[in-house]
Amino acid sequence: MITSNHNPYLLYLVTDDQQSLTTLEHVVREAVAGGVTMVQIREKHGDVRAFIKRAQTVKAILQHAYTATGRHIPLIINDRVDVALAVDADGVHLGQTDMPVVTARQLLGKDKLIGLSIETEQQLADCACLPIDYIGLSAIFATATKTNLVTHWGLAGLQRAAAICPFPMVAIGGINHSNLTDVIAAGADGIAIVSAISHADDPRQAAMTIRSLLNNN
Ligand code: TZP
Ligand code: MG
Repeated sequence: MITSNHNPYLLYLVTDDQQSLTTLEHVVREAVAGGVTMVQIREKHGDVRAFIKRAQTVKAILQHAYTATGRHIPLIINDRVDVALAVDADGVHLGQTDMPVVTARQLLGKDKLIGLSIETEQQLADCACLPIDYIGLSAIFATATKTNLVTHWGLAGLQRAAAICPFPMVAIGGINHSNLTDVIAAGADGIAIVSAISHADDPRQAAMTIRSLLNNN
């Protein structure tokens, strides 16, 4: 899915489900202005109606927002293929216990993006034949945002995974300004971030600073 020199996975904002709809809107608007290239709505606590409402709200923002080079910023739905279909999102991000990616592909068709979380070496070895567009390598470092983590890949694990991963690979978990250049140097195609952008006093500035570090890498 990486065409010409555009990399949609470079700076991937994953939203914080603890934030109100108003804060979510603010964070997404500002993060987009600061240079994020993709947005995932991640909901773990609300009901499906709230999930759809939040996804529709973010979709409306992204429909009128473009990257600096004029690209659409894809909207990805975490966990739920039904929500992705309901809002006509650009894709889904699935975990190992969500709907199987083969079923998701049947429902979504060939044009939607499907990402899969990879948490073990075995899952990495097994993903090569799956109908997915990218993987999320979870988790690189410990993080307060998600504590039920199976693996901490660390930089060495990330480097091993990058060497064999057949898909674009997005690194997630504990990534911030101070470690992202190491993460990219270890072979990630992009970084997915919750708190370093969503919890920043100025999400636009946070995204801009991260983009400048990524661009210079
Ligand atoms: N999956 C693995 S770690 C994580 C998710 C959703 C949370 C990442 O959040 P943060 O705040 O960027 O560490
Ligand atoms: Mg999931």
